[in-house]
Amino acid sequence: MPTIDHVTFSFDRAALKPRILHIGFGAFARAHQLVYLNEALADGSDWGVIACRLNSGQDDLDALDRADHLYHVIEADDHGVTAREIGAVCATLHPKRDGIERLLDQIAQPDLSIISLTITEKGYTLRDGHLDLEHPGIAADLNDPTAPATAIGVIVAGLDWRRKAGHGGLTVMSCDNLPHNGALARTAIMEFARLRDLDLADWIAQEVSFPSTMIDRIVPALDSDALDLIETATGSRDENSIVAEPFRQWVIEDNFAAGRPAWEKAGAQIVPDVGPYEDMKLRMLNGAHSFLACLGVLAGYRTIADCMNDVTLKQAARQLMVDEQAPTLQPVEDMDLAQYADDLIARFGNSRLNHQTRQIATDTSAKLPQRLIAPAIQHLHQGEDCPLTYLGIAAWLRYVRVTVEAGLPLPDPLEAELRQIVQDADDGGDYVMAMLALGQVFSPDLADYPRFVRPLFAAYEALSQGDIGHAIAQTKE
Ligand code: CS2
Repeated sequence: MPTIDHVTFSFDRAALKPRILHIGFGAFARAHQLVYLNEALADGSDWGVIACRLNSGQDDLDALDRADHLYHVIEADDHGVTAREIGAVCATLHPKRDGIERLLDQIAQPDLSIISLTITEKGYTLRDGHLDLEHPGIAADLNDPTAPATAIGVIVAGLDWRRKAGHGGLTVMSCDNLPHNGALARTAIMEFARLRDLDLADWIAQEVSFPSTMIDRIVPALDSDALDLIETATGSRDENSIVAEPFRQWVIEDNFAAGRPAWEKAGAQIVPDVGPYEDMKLRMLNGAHSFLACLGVLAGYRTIADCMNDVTLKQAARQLMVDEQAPTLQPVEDMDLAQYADDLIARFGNSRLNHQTRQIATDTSAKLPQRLIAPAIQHLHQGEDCPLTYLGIAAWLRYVRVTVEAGLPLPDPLEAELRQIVQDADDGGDYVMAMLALGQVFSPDLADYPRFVRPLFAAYEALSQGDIGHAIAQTKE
């Protein structure tokens, strides 16, 4: 039995006001933003959170209500376990349970200062850097903006209510794994607003700020092992609680239209430009994660920790980070990237986390562009090789093919298109070229570059023929 440290909070919950609306309140938000806020509230401020989900998740919010919004974050690794009690949630909101008007009215309340988002990459409904007007949810919300269902439609409608109520603006804070996530949120919201009402769009441009943030903590989905640990740590098999790694990092652009909690008191870094931190984390951590997830599934490894027990794969992941990702990055203050890579490898090896390769492989079509394809393009333009980056991209192509052929679920926003390609294209060159034609993932002209296509195809062939050790060995030839 591990030693368990217990950390409770001492702020007055009754004094909290609903000042942050968090859309996409799932495992990650519980274990990341809420931990920072919980600690920052020691200063006696009144920043309470309304936990909101838009689609699934109503049962989770009901369960949180029944628990008076109290839960624990269990931070665990091979050195020990800390159970933190979290009390910063003051209400929950789900439009399907409470009605869309309640949600829009909440955004219009003068106390509300921040809408924070963990809606995943696909939640921004962007394509080629613009709002995807063909996205069925966006098309429906533009058709009837008074009953929106997408995050973007909801935020614009709520801001419309707020403007009409005569209140000032607020901050929309993206906490998703996208480069320049604040600017992307702004693009999606402004383009939607312009199509609705130009006066509203002008008001948003003047009154609403969109800081970027870099967020980091490994938080696997809750499973029975996690529930066992939660029970050991808290005495209750509480499904509101969550297990995460001890490490956490949050870098926030200082750009808030209506104030913010003093997150820096809980260790957040408040900086003028988050860009270099975002790229570093997205390419080195998330890039290596997608690389390991797709290769790991192909090798039959269930978790990232299992991947770390394969010395060849572990070395390849470190080499990807140090030799191929780090050289594409701008310098980051006080960061030694080789040390960062070593720390990531140690975090990936945390045997208390059941971080499943298939969970990370979810939605890879929306993740790969910023994690592996952008760095590959950078190397291509500089005339440099990046064989492990190609192997990671090829591993996704292979993962899609074998998953579809095995009749397994393929959770991905492009699921239908991907299944169609596997069905229509013969395996090998035809298939790789058909995948390269997916405009949402690969930039349109990439297929014209033999220096991109050849190594990608060679990596795909190697993965099709042999085991992943063989494919990794081939990258060294
Ligand atoms: C992972 C991330 O599922 C994924 O795509 O790469 O959730 C990762 O665990 C976090 O970004 C770590 O901060």
